[in-house]
Amino acid sequence: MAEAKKLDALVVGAGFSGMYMLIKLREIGLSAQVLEAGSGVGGTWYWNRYPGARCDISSVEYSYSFDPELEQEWTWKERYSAQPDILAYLEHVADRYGLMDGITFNIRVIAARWDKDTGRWTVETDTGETFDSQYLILATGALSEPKLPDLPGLENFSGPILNTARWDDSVELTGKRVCHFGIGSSGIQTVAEIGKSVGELTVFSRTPSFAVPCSNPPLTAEESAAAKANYPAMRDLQRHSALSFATLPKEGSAKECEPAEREKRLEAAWTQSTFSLLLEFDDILFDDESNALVTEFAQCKLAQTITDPEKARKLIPQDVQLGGRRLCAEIGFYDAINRDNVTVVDVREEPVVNVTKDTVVTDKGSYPADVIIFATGFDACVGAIKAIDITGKEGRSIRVEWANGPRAYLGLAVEGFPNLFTITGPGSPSVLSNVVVSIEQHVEWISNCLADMRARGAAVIEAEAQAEQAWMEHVDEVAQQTIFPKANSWYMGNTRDGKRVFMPYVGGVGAYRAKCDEVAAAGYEGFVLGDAA
Ligand code: FAD
Ligand code: N01
Repeated sequence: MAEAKKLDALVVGAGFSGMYMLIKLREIGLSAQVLEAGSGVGGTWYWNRYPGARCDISSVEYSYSFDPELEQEWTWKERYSAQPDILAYLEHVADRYGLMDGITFNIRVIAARWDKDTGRWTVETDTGETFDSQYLILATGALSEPKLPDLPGLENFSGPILNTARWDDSVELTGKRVCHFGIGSSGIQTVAEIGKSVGELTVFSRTPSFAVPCSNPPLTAEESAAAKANYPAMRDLQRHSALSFATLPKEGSAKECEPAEREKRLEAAWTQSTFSLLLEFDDILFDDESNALVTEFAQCKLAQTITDPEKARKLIPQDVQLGGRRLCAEIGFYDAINRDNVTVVDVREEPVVNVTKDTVVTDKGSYPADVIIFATGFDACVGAIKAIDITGKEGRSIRVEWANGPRAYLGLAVEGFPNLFTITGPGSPSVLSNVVVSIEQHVEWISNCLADMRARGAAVIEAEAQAEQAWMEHVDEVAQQTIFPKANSWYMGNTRDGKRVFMPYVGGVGAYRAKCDEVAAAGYEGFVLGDAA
């Protein structure tokens, strides 16, 4: 067996997180390498190539901020860029900062083991190559491990089966009979696009999402110039706001607003941007009564949009508060739903009982299919980490320990797993923020920490159990003050004994940043720093 390659830092994943991490590790003079399962950079934007895939936070905001020159030289074509444009941007970043020679592609990390005697990680991969690294940094993505439903009889289906997160564009959909499962952000975008050209489309929904209409005009030269001039101010707002958007929630309560005025404001917010409805009053995510008023407004808008009352009954969320599940943006989704060749099936009232070679069979009907599409989501926040067999101190396994609910100090480090860092880990704002803003903050915190450790002569860092526990209690406490934990959403993780754990930190991106900075300034409070062995 070839000798393990020795490194200061091994990074897993080459999306927004892993690429920036490599830049920062090189800056502080560490030998570093990135391992990536895909054959190119981009992470989310490499894998999710389904028709209609695009971001729903404006690209000017959903982009790196670490280099003003990069901001000035890159011009976004649209407000919400399509997947190929975001991927082209990330490929440009990889070239511009000379990252490609630091990334190995088509290699999957399958196991990592901490050796207390050497104070290093031994990392195994599916190619048989092994690595021996002082630090292990998981930039594996909070939404990168797809979940597929286990439909009875699926193995008998004779046509192509597509998954939005692993799209195969050689499969022809034009004129075909398509059965599509899942109506979250991915499904909504896919249906909007394929609905234009497929023959017959059956949309199987389980828990429908609220989707707000989004216009996506090309950015004019004037708009681009204005955005470029405004970058410093906008980034400052993002970094210190609650959700890392440059648009802050408007002060005031929805329930205290005079009804006609509230209706007028919500009407104006409805088409402004993906999250403008939620930002129109600052208590929508905190106060049930205010939320109910805005939820009802959205339900009425959707009832006016979906022309067939049966389809509307199945697709308008009734049992969930607006914002409790990820709000979606739609460009043509309900237009597709309104077509005569589109059927909607609610699997809660009509479960799938069998799949034959060319039909999806429910307990009430049969739906012919040439192609099946799954847009059924991800094992969010923890899936990609648990997919690696990680063994820490005293043989402790992250898979086993997280079966009782994920835990991490600041979402950055896990007690029992020294010199391991997670970017956008559970307990960080991550998926409840503009994720790139959170990624940059995590990466900068980690690289500053590693540079500080070198300066202090420390070789090992580990989160303390008590600090981690207190942080996870705080994560839960702030979540309980909001509407989020009341929804059945992928923000919740499961425990072995059936409890549900709210995973992202919703105390505010700005507050979180301040807390991380305080921890570092206090000499890494809540961490133990030491020598190897
Ligand atoms: P990822 O981009 O997921 O990259 C992780 C990489 O790690 C992947 O390439 C994966 O192959 C690799 N990897 C994982 N495990 C292993 C392993 N064991 N071995 C080797 N490689 C491994 N966020 C927003 O804020 N705004 C948006 O508009 C938005 N749109 C989105 C649209 C889609 C379709 C999806 C799925 C997510 C979207 N997100 C959005 C969230 C998005 O995931 C993040 O914004 C961001 O791209 C995450 O970057 P990352 O580098 O942390 O993770
Ligand atoms: O996944 P999801 P996604 N039969 O989990 C349903 C980001 N993103 O890939 O909830 C029928 O939201 C499932 O129902 P349930 C964004 O953060 C952003 O769409 O399990 N349906 C759910 O409704 C987003 O939130 C963009 O009951 C089944 C749906 O499938 C996150 O990624 C674009 C089913 C999955 O929705 C995940 O989004 C794309 C079954 N057997 C993604 N099994 C932007 O536009 C599951 N479902 C920015």
